Amino acid sequence: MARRKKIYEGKAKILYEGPEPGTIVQYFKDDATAFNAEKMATIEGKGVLNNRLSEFFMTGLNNVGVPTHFMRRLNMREQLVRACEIVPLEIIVRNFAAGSLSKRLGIEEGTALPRPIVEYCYKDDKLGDPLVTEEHIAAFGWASQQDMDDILSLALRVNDYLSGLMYGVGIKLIDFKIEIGRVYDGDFQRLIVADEISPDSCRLWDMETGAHLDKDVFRRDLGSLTDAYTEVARRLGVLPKTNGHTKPTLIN
Ligand code: AIR
Ligand code: ASP
Repeated sequence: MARRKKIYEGKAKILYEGPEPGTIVQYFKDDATAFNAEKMATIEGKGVLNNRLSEFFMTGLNNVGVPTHFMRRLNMREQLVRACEIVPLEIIVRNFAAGSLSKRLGIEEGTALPRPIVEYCYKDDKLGDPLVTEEHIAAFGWASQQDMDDILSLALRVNDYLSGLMYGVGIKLIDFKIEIGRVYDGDFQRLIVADEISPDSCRLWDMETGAHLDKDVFRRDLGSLTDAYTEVARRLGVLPKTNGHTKPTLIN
């Protein structure tokens, strides 16, 4: 069998050419990085969990009419997605202060924000994904005004969907990051949610205990990342409700 073509390797994923034109296979690695890859580790099982969780969130979004690149899961670590041109921005939506916002503005982590705040970062690892304004985005032509209107509306719809979903399982959606892709349908272009949605790209706090169930567990050395992600998956019903140590069962 011919080797498939690797298109791109990022910090947590590898993209391969898909089986049909216009498709891509997204492979989830077990690698975790933080602080622009200054901190790195391999966390067994993370890729499998993120593949499943991203499938779950993206399928839900597709079903409520928020378009995403997700087509179908292929196996434990891979999913088939629609090829798109990634807009070079990280779109961050915040409901509660945390992370870089808390640091920048001196607001205590966990403080409820008066309304969701949307921020844009320019996607460039060498520069450490700097925060930019719509002025920079327009001036450097990273996205048009129409794109920015569509991106804002997509980001807020994703926020409503994810916040409600998480609330239902006792988790507060503090903030998250999405990426947006451009696809062409004939002469028209559309924007869709791309990349991944997982505990790597969200901040998720247990509503009762405040425990972190996201990548901050790794960034801040708070314990087992796999346990935290497994807890999210278990609450959402993405994983069977066993603790993973399944014994052979007799079926009569
Ligand atoms: N994020 C930003 N870049 C990469 C990721 N994963 C996510 C973080 C957090 C949100 O964006 O995981 O959920 C805001 O991050 P920060 O560091 O700006 O506070
Ligand atoms: N994933 C990014 C990095 O490596 C940022 C982060 O999630 O902290 O550096």
